[in-house]
Amino acid sequence: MLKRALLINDLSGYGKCSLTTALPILSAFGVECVTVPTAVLSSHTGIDRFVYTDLSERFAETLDHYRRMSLKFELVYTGFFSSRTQTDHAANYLNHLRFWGAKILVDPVMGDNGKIYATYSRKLCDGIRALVRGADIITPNLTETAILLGEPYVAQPDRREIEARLRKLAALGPGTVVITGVIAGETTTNYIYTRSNGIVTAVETEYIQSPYCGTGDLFASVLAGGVLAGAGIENAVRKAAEFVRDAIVYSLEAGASERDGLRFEPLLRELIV
Ligand code: PXL
Repeated sequence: MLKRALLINDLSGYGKCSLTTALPILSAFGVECVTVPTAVLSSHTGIDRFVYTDLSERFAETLDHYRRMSLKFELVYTGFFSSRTQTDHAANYLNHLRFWGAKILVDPVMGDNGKIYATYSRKLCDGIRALVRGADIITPNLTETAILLGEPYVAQPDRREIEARLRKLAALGPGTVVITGVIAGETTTNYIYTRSNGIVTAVETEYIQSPYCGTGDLFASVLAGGVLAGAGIENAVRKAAEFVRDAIVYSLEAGASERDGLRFEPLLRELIV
């Protein structure tokens, strides 16, 4: 049966992230995607002099249109937002969709490497935290973990610190928390916490240094596809981590520049189910 997902994220024309990642990945999984762009950009905000069009003005109307059509979704996946207005309206609609059976995956896109993204404000981050409260699965990196908890950023937390933060994130609301991209020595670890059984699972892959933006978006997209395909969370996280690693290796070998971003297209056939 065809599965349908709602993707709320930005459309960055150049640079491979957000919707230009989520759409091909989920299509490879055989998922029908309905999109609500939160902004249109010439490129992601990591590239100098990006041109940004905030699409907040008709965001609520767009969601209302879908609500009036009674569209059903198996999954909602949210990423980058432009404004608090958007997160407030999204929170309301997601609540409604969740009641009707949608799984809610919130990737709380806010920053990386201890820094908040250029277009984000404290008020917007508070809006993202509200979305997290109504999510089933969240995928923060360490920067986003710190912002969500109002705690200092720690680049190299030990296992005890990670477990404490996983539990505090789950206490905000989501049943499954995945803290992504924790680098230690030769490995990258994604930590999974499932509130129902209190178990922490560490999924390790080898660490490959990456100059590319959008690895978090690629991870969340493959995770969304895996979850929709019925994989358990641990298998879905492993598949996502391995795909990100493979995409970094391939992009480096293919000579994709930092600006070009990840080149994963030739690897999409790995995902076709
Ligand atoms: O990959 C996260 C992301 C998404 N969308 C936009 C971004 C970034 C990271 O820089 O700039 C527009």
